[in-house]
Amino acid sequence: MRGVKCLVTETSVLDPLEGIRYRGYSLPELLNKLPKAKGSAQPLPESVFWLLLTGEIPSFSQAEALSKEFASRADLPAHIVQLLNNIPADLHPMSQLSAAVTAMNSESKFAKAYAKGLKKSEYWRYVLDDSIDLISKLPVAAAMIYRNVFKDGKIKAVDYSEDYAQNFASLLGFDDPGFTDMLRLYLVIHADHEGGNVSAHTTHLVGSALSDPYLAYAAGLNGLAGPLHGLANQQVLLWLEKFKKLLGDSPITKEKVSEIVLKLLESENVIPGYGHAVLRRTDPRYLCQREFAHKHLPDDSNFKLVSILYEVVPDILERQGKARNPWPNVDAHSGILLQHYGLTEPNFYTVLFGVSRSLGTLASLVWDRALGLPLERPKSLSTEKLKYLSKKH
Ligand code: CMX
Repeated sequence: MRGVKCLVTETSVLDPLEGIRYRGYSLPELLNKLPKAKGSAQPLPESVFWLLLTGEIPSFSQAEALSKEFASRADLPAHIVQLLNNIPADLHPMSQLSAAVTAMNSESKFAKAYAKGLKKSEYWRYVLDDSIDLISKLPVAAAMIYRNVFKDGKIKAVDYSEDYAQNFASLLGFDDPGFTDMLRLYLVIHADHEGGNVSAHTTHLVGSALSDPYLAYAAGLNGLAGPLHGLANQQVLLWLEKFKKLLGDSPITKEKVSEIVLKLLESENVIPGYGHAVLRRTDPRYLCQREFAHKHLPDDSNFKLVSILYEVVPDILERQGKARNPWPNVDAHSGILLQHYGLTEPNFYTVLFGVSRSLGTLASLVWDRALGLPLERPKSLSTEKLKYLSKKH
């Protein structure tokens, strides 16, 4: 399906060379123009939802009103708390999140209104209401999973006067303002990547059956949980660990790095964090994180390692001659920022991606229903039928 233009997505467009634009704005433009959190240089992720939904950059007070709206809807239904407290702790955090989001459809206002009889022109209002509810609840569900699996299972209450990322950081148990700023950047840059990627497309597809936003986004999360998509951020960390083991005490030279990368390439299918189905240059989301690291953690050993890999890996992939894009994507950098600030559990990383990606996919889902887009149902053929048709012509 690469290159087949068959989807309408209002929220963002991905250019192979320039990268993602949210409603026409590049990421560097957005980091500059979006309203910032109080006392911070990083934008409020809630302002991204506003922009993706309306096409307009909100003022600070509009973004602040949205922060309050999200905080006021954050409570989880009792049965979700029970579910997350009883789910096996060794179930992957993404499966836990997906299960919780699926079960949250008990709360769907769209499903309830649809069951009673709802005019098609009204669908979007209920999808919007559900989407705001779901975005509000995701950080609490994600933090519960984190605290249950990796910490003491205790979680703080949501503070109604705080913004989305600040609340998320403190629910996770982090009080370092540096972590919160990094999380703001993370939530902004992972929010949307036009309509054809697996998580966005799946959410759109399942939503086209008029499954409610909880069911549609849970399906998107299951796609995000794949190693070629969002799970790559976890895989990168595991790959870096293997790399470090092979490096041992040797000094990091380009020659040594190259030798280890080639060795790992023999045993692994891919170098996680490199390549992309659409991009043909370094992902601007990677570059934003690199700039952040240069500013806030220039001496971090993982940052130094990732930087030298950036100098070595593209040449290796180019020489191998398979990958159409040898450059790093967003996932090559995110894990080492999280490691730096103490979130050291790689198999939680895709859950953070899952919280962020809701901002774009759910804004799109609202537009799908507002535009009255139909059920998605492409035609398929059997191999036998294809052979018959190719002989006939
Ligand atoms: N390392 C080694 N080989 C790679 C590679 C990589 N990073 N990226 C692509 N290739 C290989 C592919 O496996 C494929 O080989 P085969 O023909 O033997 O199957 C060949 O190059 C052609 O691939 P492509 O057309 O360039 O890439 P696709 O559009 O099929 O896939 C992607 C894109 C991202 C899945 C792929 O580059 C990849 O697997 N990268 C590593 C995983 C990763 O970082 N995923 C995250 C992407 C961003 C995100 O969604 O979060």
